[in-house]
Amino acid sequence: MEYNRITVTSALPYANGPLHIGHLAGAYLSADIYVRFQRMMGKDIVFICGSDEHGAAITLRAAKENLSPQEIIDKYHDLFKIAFDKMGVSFDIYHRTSSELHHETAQEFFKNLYDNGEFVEHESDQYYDVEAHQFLADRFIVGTCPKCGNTEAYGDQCEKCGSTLNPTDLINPKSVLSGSTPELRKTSHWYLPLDKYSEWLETWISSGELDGQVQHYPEEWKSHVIGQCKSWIEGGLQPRSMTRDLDWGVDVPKSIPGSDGKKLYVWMDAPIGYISATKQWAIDNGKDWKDYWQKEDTKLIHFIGKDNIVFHCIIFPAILKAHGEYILPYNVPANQFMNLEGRKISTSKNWAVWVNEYVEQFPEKIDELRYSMIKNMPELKDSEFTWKGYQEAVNNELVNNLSNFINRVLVLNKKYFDGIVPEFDDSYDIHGPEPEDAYSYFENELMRLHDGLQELAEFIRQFDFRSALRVLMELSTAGNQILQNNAPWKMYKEDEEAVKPVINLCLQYVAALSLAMRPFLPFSSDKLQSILNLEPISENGEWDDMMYKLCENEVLLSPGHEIGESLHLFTRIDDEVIENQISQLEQSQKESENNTTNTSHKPLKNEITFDDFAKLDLRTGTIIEAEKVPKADKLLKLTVDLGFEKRTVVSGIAEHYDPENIIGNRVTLLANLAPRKLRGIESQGMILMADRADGKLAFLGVDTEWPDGETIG
Ligand code: B3M
Ligand code: ZN
Repeated sequence: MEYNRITVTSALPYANGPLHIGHLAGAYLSADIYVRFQRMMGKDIVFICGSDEHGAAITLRAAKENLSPQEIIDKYHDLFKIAFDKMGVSFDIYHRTSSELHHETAQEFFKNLYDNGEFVEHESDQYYDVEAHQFLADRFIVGTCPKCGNTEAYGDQCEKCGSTLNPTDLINPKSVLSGSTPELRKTSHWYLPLDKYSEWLETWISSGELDGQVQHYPEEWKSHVIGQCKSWIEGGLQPRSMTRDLDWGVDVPKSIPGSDGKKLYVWMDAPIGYISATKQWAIDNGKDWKDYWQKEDTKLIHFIGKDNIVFHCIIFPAILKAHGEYILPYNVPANQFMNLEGRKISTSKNWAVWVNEYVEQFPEKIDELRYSMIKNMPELKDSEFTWKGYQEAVNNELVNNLSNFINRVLVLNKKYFDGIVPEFDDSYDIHGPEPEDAYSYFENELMRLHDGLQELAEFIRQFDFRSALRVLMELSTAGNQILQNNAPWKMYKEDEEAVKPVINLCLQYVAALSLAMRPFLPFSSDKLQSILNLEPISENGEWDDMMYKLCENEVLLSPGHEIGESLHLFTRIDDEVIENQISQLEQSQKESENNTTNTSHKPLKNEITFDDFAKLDLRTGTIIEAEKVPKADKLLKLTVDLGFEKRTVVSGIAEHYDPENIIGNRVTLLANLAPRKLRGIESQGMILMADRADGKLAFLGVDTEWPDGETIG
């Protein structure tokens, strides 16, 4: 089958929290490399994304931030747009599922399946929050996990022991919304009978065939993707409810009886978001969206993270096939996860590099982040980002290799030939591998460049972006070697003519690198194009042109072409910058720990001066007598020995200590507190106690060796 179009989607991020580098490494950078490359191959391709603005995740976040769902999605949608744009992720459209066009599209889709009789309606018992007047989605119920006793398990999963749960499994379930105990009520939903599709899904995934036609090539799919799909299918697919009782989301079409209060399940609505985004893009660009979703000669490719595999390889294809007019994905090159400094990235624990913060802090170092992330892309297994690794990648590879090579060539060309690409006599040999056949040394080198680029392109086509990036750097190394082996700075004095083919060849390398860098390092490619005095790359067939020229032994930069001033494309990153980032990361993680685990700590009081503090007269002492104050449940009357005098102190600790048990206890006494009468007894000071958040009290121990009456300060 000849393919004439490519539709590329990146997972729609939930608009319920900011983007971190793990997101970028999962579904966005990989897609961006692929798309930029295909555009440069002259392919008809559309790159689709947008915000996923429905589902319980949004409502929960809204409750947490004390904002409305609309305010939450607006906030994160805007942040996402900035983050993607600044990172150079070149979507053709970044849409949103709250748009009217999306609601219409998703409803039409649902109605179509309903009318085709694809759904099975089924009644079940579900938890209902009587105070909040609503049914509770899984994530809105917490309770005790029946397996491990974790008291904060969710209705669908216990995050402590990893068990998959049903809300009714929870012991002592509570509504997240009101805190009340929910009751079971009957509710009816529409289910997609995945169990009935199991057979064709299995055939389609493992052989690539659908209704006897080849649809994709399983050997091109990543094995962890196929593996996950097979294990879902082997585990037995269950009918899956495509609707929810929620008040935020896409309404089930009103024309369907029983639709009141029902919303589309977010995993039904979100992937249709790819389609509605394509519709909007088509309207804006005078295209027909159907070509990109319904024509057999279109490749549909979903870039996602591994947690979304089942939705893109089983559920969405089932939905598309049930509709009947759509193509199924050609490939789903899911990535695994990227960890950070040895730990899982976590939004709630604030263990992340936030994209919006990075682009603000390092607006001139976008390609540096792209580079180090692509180098570590979790393509086949989980990977790790470290700031040290980032620094090494930039300093050792981008600066020492790529940037250095380009700069050396341009500086030498300026010095010897005034920045003009030199003409040369082809009979001069260049030091390098022996040419094959009738090629000259120069032609042979161009061929090697061509083959390297070909290899790079092949890796991109196979979604092996790490290898593609490696080849890019190998090309730069090869260029560096040409310079090194021919040492034009030595040759120049003896024979200027012999230098010309070397510099010319190195300039061809630089021009090729400028194009080849583009999918990975778009901002630096722009810079280099302008230094080379070449047209900005519009990503419209340039790669194809370059390969054609090199095949024909034509140069990319013609003799006589004038090149602008060189500059370093990349600069070294100092240790200090890296240390700062690491300590920032640890700092913000600690802060979040304090905020979450110790929320019960009382806030700090207002600042006081040293003089304020110096007014306190604190003394060591010993309780020598203790008795209950009659008719006062909370009070004990104590006698505290200060060594030089004895004090009577009335203390509110009777509920915590029996008088007989504290005689002999060492204490800290605020000795200059103005006396005051409590229940008729004059209290001459105050014993300091540690007052725990749970209401418990403890004496502040004084080292027993110490005599009474010593000052504390
Ligand atoms: N919003 C899940 C996620 O961010 C989801 C992807 C939707 S893709 C249609 O992991
Ligand atoms: Zn558990």
